[in-house]
Amino acid sequence: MTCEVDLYGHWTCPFVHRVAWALAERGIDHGHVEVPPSAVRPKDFVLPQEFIAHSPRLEIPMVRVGEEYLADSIPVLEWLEVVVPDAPALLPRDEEGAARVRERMGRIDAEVFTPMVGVYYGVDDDRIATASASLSRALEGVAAWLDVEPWLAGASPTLVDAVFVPFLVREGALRSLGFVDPVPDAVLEYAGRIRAGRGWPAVAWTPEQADELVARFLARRRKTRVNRETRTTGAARGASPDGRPT
Ligand SMILES: N[C@@H](CCC(=O)N[C@@H](CS)C(=O)NCC(=O)O)C(=O)O
Repeated sequence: MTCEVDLYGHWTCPFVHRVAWALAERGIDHGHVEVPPSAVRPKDFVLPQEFIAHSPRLEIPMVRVGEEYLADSIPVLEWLEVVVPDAPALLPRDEEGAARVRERMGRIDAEVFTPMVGVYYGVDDDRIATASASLSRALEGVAAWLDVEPWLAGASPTLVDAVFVPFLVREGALRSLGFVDPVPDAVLEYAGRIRAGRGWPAVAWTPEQADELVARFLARRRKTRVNRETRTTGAARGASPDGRPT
């Protein structure tokens, strides 16, 4: 390896986990620069100047390779394939294989990440249940890929696996937050392959980290419910019988 690489991120962020997993899976040595997302950032935390300069939305993950920087997980994953070419590749070199990887990364983003975030941030029980059902349907789709090949886009790991891995890190936490359906067997077996690989230790949560995350989201849920109730009772108290404010 000729370049120096740094990952700017935080253990709570699923998008950071995509990049952390790919770097470890490819055996790319790198530094870690701690940048907590705003929801968990200490008040006195000072954002690194280079992060302000090079992450246009002030989002993690951001990666530095030599003098260059890039933010946004999927573009970063692809960029690392180009700028660190001497490590094992996760993007197929042939056009057809690369196109399939790109299409599946987009599907994981839309079909797995969207309901995953829906379960995390859900407040109403029916919305959480809807997100849980969508996540379950998406996992059936993933299982259908795994019925054909051992990895999400072929006979060996690719960037699609990097994009999906945050779900496996968070599965237990998602259960505590309202994800109810069982994970298909094909996905469970695949999870075993991921956990045996060299990328996993770079992303796996400790039980304490999982508990911390769940407690944070449950507290957020409770607070939003209480705020809504207070608003509703306040409005009811201040309303005339025909519903207009008094
Ligand atoms: N599309 C981006 C999304 C990254 C993202 O949303 N990161 C969150 C943390 S998980 C963030 O940095 N949000 C800004 C903040 O919290 O200040 C990607 O794929 O990298």
